[in-house]
Amino acid sequence: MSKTLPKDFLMGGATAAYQVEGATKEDGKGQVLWDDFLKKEGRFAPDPAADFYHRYDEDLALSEKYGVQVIRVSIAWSRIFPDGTGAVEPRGVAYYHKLFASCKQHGIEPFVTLHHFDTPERLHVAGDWLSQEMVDAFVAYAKFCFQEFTEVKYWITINEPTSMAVQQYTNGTFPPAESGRFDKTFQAEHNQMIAHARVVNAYKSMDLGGKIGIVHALQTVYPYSNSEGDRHAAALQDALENRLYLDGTLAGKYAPETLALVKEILDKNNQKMFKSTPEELDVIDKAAHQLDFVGVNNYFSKWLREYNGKSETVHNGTGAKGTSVARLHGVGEEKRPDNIETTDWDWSIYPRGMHDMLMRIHNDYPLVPEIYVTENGIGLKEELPGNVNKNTVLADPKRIDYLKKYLGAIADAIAEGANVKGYFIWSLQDQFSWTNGYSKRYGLFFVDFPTQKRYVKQSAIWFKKVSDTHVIP
Ligand code: BGP
Repeated sequence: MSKTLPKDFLMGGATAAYQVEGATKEDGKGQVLWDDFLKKEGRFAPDPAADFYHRYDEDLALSEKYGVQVIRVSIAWSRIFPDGTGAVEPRGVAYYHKLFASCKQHGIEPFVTLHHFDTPERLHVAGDWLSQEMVDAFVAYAKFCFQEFTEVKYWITINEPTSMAVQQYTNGTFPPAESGRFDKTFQAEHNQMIAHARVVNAYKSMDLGGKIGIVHALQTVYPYSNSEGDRHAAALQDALENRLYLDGTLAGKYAPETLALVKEILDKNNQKMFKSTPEELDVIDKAAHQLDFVGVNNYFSKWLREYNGKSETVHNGTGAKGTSVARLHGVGEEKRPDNIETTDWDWSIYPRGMHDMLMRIHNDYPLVPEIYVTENGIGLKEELPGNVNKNTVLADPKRIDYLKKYLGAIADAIAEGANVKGYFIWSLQDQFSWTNGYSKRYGLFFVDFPTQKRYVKQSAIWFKKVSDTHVIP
């Protein structure tokens, strides 16, 4: 029998400013941490992305047609404050008002993220999330947005604090590309939690009538075997990637067991524990009691086994299947059981992990009233066949199969009591990927990047059916 979703369950599409807008040098936009970094790497450029800066109305019209009821967009901080602080750029402000007006015209509710991996360059150089200046500047920018964009009813403070910090300081795939610095990773994460909490508390005191949440990258971590060593490695990896942030943002306090795991990772790497003050912990506690929702980004799960060697990571950024390596000293080694299917980018396809994460939030973090799945989807190598016309529909059966399984897992979690209110596919249209460029396509709508023409994929038709009927066919 087909699984069903609640009648008020929202079906949405997700984007992020730097990944869709393009136009990185237009209308006074300031530089961000990625601009020079990508240029130096020379693999791919953030322009044109999906040219959403000029084509948002076309994408919103497609969204309306294919049952997309809500959309995740982010504000590029550096379009509003090119330097991160200081003078406001009115053309940036005007752009977002136009975007939100277009959403309204198409009957689509925007969920607006304030920081999606795109720190303004000047603040990045000043230390990014490791610096107090960044935290203060973020709070000021957020307050400006709340006052300015009163048409927005759903705000997200920060997208994936953990993956930002882990990729900046543990794996070295995000600028400034440092590796093995767990101390910086945890400090940057703690600082993001303070920034998030201060923004939540400010928003609530402004009484604007909307809702505010945070989005986390959350992947369930399982032990590779039942051995004590493997179970402990899974617990350490979970502390690094999930538990500290779930505790900080959803419970309002770090559990002593969580802190012990974090300290163990740091001790084993001869690094110091992150600094926090009692005042900061009060701020975090207050915010957790006022948070309206948590966003869960879940694509894959992990399996960990005991590992005592040196840290070694290889990022599969090209879709060469089987090339990724993840072994962290003081944590463990990622090792999937053989029967687990993966994508070309080595991401496991494991819907049960989505279910287990939603149930964990439901059971262990009861303070948070609502859950949204704010990102989920599959990256595929897709090409435009010859002889296409504007009515061509592109076949993407693997995506439909993936969505069916993951939405099914969400339906199961809802049936077991998890208050999941909506789902945003990553991604609405094909877009630019931070470390994979343009060849990893996730969209409901195919973007031919050289011409910027859009083509509908079969998954969009399937998506509309789910959105209209709430039945997962
Ligand atoms: C999430 C990010 C998105 C997006 C997505 C897919 O972590 O929030 O911005 O990029 O992952 O990841 P990738 O582009 O690496 O395939």
